[in-house]
Amino acid sequence: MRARLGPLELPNPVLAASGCAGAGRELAQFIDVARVGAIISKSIMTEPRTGNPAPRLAETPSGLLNSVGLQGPGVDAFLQRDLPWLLSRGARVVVSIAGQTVREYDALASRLSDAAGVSAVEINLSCPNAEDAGRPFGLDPATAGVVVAAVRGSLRYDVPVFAKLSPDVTDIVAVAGACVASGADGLSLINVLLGMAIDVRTMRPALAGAYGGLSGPAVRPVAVRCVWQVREAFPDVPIIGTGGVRTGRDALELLLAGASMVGVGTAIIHDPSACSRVLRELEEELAAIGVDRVADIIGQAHRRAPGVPRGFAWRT
Ligand code: RRO
Repeated sequence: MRARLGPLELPNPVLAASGCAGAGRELAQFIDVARVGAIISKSIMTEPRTGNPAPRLAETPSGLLNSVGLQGPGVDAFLQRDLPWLLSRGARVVVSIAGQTVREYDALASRLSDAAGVSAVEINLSCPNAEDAGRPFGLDPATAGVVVAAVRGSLRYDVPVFAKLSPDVTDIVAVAGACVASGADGLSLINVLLGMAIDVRTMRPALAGAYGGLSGPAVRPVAVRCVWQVREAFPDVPIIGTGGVRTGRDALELLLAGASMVGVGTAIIHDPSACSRVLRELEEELAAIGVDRVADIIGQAHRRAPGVPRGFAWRT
């Protein structure tokens, strides 16, 4: 199950996606955090934030809307308290960072350069719930590239950098290309889609912030499409596929689309052991089709010739 993301190698390809596992501590009562490929932290900002007013979550058909608003302890508390705890448990840690300005991303990259034990940095270019919700940096190739270049320039060590992109764009390949050209080692696809629900009894928006990010199984086909398109355009750029993964079979779908690793996010909220379960189920799925190494399945859906590859016995 060993998985490789460019320069980053992990024992398996199932990651806790950013935002649904805090900094990993709450998961430890349900799973061994060292068993997960890596824990991607909730996006860290320079300062502590309480986030948006409640209600911040609303269920939708096969999905979840959130307007959390970047709640978090700030980078100093994360580095002093959360990162050492995760490392003491043997977890691999990908630190997600989010800023409201390029200078903030810069500052975060600088601070992370002082910390030992970070496996990779994920640049969140796609939070839908910051003050400037209409314009996350990742909606435009030029601004996305500026942030990636700034982070790359401020990191004083050679740690892999991934850019997490929004699906709410006309051309995700263009944004992905700008990030890679600016120094990203890989991409995380996808963050939430901007959505909204209205409570017809109160006749008010279900979220206090009116709109928020849609995640969960409802968005999985969008994630599969984005991973597919980016893999098609940049077959050598590693991708963390995230979006509505609930089962090992869902994870397999994203690997087939071209992801090298898979993030489990919203599923954790109703099943805190989801990462371990998805990993176990993925192992079973691969065994059932006679695949020995995860690496052999990545991007297989892009095969030009139709039909099933020799030696693979698909169960129906
Ligand atoms: O904190 C949030 O509201 C949030 C973030 Br940073 C994000 O990247 N995606 C999301 O759905 N919510």
